[in-house]
Amino acid sequence: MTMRLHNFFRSSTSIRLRAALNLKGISYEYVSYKLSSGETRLPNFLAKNPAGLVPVLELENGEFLVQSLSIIEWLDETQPGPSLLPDDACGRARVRALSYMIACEIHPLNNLRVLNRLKAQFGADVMAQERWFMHWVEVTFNALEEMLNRDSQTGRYCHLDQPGLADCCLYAQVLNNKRFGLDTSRWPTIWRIFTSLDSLPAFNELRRCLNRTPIKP
Ligand SMILES: N[C@@H](CCC(=O)N[C@@H](CS)C(=O)NCC(=O)O)C(=O)O
Repeated sequence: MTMRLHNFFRSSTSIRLRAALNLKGISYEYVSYKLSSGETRLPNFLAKNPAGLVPVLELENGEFLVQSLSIIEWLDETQPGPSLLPDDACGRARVRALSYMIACEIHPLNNLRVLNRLKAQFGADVMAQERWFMHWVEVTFNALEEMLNRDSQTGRYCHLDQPGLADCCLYAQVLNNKRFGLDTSRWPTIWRIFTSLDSLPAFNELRRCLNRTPIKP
């Protein structure tokens, strides 16, 4: 049995993990859940992840790994293929910091359940939710742009010239921005890195998959 990825095609946490699996050249079985119809809140899924969130990576020994960043780090520590984190501790701290800016400071505020809660508790309509989404991306992307732009360790990708953890997070977030109508080319360094990543098959196939599928089914 190969690893099994329980995920949703356009979830940015799933996309960042699929990017890492692609970069490592790991094949896996793809199991799809539809978030809007609550499939991840059914007992069958909650047995895998009591938090009811994708992605979940099911290992060959039947264990379930949750939390996209910890799964990616597990892949990096145990699987062959190019490293997703640098060899030096300072480099790893930098790459994790860039990744966490997206994974901890943008994503949790803009997650589907947060947008749903804004609607249920405060009556936020679709436009208000989009403004909320854009606000939290802007706050962090302004800082991320500055950090990437002024650091000589920024290369073709977030850290030097090898794509890794931070690039997986950045690429997935830019695709999410696009879905909400936010033009990421406003941040030139982030946009340049996204464009470089997009020329790699490991990333490009993720965007093509999104383009093929209607956004609001
Ligand atoms: N920190 C978690 C977040 C997982 C997460 O929030 N996944 C989203 C999809 S991007 C989800 O399952 N959302 C379901 C919901 O909001 O109801 C990770 O990185 O894996």
